[in-house]
Amino acid sequence: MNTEMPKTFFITTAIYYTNSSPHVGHAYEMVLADVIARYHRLKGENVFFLTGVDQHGQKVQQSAAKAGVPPAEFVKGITQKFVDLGKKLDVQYDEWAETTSKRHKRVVQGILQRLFDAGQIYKDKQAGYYSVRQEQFLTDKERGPDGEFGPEWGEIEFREEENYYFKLSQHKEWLVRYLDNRKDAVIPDFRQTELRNAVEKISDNRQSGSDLCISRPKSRLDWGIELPFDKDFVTYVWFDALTNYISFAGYDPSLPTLNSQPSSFRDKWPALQIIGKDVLVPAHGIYWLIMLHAICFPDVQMPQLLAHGWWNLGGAKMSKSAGNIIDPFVLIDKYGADALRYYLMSDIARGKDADFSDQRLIERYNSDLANSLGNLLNRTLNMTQQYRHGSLKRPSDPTTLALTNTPVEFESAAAFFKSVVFGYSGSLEVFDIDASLDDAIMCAISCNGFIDSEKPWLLAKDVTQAGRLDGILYILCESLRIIAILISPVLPKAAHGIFDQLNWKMELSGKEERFSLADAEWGRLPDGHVVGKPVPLFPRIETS
Ligand code: ME8
Ligand code: MG
Repeated sequence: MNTEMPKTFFITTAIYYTNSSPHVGHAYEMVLADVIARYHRLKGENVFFLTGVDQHGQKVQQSAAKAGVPPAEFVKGITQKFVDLGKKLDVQYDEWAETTSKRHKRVVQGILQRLFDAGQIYKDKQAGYYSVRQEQFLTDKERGPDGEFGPEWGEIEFREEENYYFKLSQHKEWLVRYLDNRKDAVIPDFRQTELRNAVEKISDNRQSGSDLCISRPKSRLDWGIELPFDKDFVTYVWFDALTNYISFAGYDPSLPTLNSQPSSFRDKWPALQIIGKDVLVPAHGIYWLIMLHAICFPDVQMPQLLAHGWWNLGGAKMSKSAGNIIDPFVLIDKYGADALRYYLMSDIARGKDADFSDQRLIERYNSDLANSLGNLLNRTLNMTQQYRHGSLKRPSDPTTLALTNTPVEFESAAAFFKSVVFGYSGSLEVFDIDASLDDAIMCAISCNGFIDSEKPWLLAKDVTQAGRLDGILYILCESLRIIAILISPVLPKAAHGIFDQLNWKMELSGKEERFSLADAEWGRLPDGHVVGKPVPLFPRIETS
């Protein structure tokens, strides 16, 4: 491997079922990954961000049938909605996965053939109770307390079916060892524990149903990728979907080892994979890791799994059947992409669930963005225009102009921002997005406090205080410049708005390269710089 090459930061989301329209949970996950991707670009890293859609499987086939259109057509319509959502939310991905694509199909079939040739896949007969409505075999887990299958399963019949199985149980010991050796295989910790406990429960005996059924007879499902070694079957949707993480990153299944893969793949892999808590066990934590191990990915090349929590509604799970799905398009039209991004990133803690509420969205927006940050921008530019026609004087000795009377102790603006950027990066390195936003908003609150205590409007009336007023205006504009950089991963539009109004880096207006973390260093606005006029950035959301 060429170690000279700078490594690309590779980040993925789950891929989204195309059986129904995107909901706010999907918006959250896409934005979460987008923010982490943007932060790594802000650090100057090469980033490869992959997201997309899961287009095969029974759910999709059923929804298409219900809609009375062929699955391919149905999937096209829903896929477009996910593409539109990404666009509207300013989610900037590098590659879009669609599992019906030729390229993906070739990789899935290549891996299946390889595992089959290696004796990792075998054919077996399953006999048991089958729910016609849910189109699945039922196990004892599905039995109610009375020992019967509940009415939700509809008609139950005894069936015998031949299928192909992947020798999952054979890799259980490996997975146990891997998880015990790598403490951050899954973030947060408690999810790793959850996975570890689930792995422990996998029986070593494949007869007891511990191996993974990776086929579906075409007689009951044909919307899938055909098994390369038996045309009467398609592959199970999870086997297909999980493979997207490597098929769209340039993995070649015909090359046996990771070292023999094209450098375009090796430069990216392994990925940081953003997934919801529901798809950790067994899908990503067990199936996916074992699939990779079975195709010879070494332990050090296993992806890291970041399992996020869920947005609920009134403490209950959002679901189509309960009719409590929140439509992200409605929220974007009502509040704007930045407001939604801000709410989704600030009002949930890493790995935890949160309750969605329009009321909270409005509260957070009005207090943090309209009152704190927007107000700071407006006051600062107004005063700079009014007292200095927009022109800044860079103080020669910044340490004499300490920000005082603020909630934080510090020596000077330079030292203050140095510690803020340090804390901010520390939070983002461990995906604590909400904490990183708290840091940025805290700066705005401190600056507003600084204005209130310094009272520039009084200084403006006193010619002997001209130098002090210059210094204060400089501190405020420079603070805004740094705050814009800090919020740029979450609020890209607002960050550009602040830079535009500061009349800073105009040649890069609208481009992501405009922001860099190295640039979040105190004192870069030059002496004599002329700032623009204030334009309301975060107009208050009025509710009455
Ligand atoms: O599971 N809050 O697709 P999916 C937060 N196709 N996240 C949520 C959520 C909520 N209320 N609801 C769903 C699938 N998600 C498969 C994945 S990956 C190879 C295949 C998250 O559309 C969920 O946790 O049902 C998951 O990570 C993602 O949305 C896709 O859910
Ligand atoms: Mg918070």
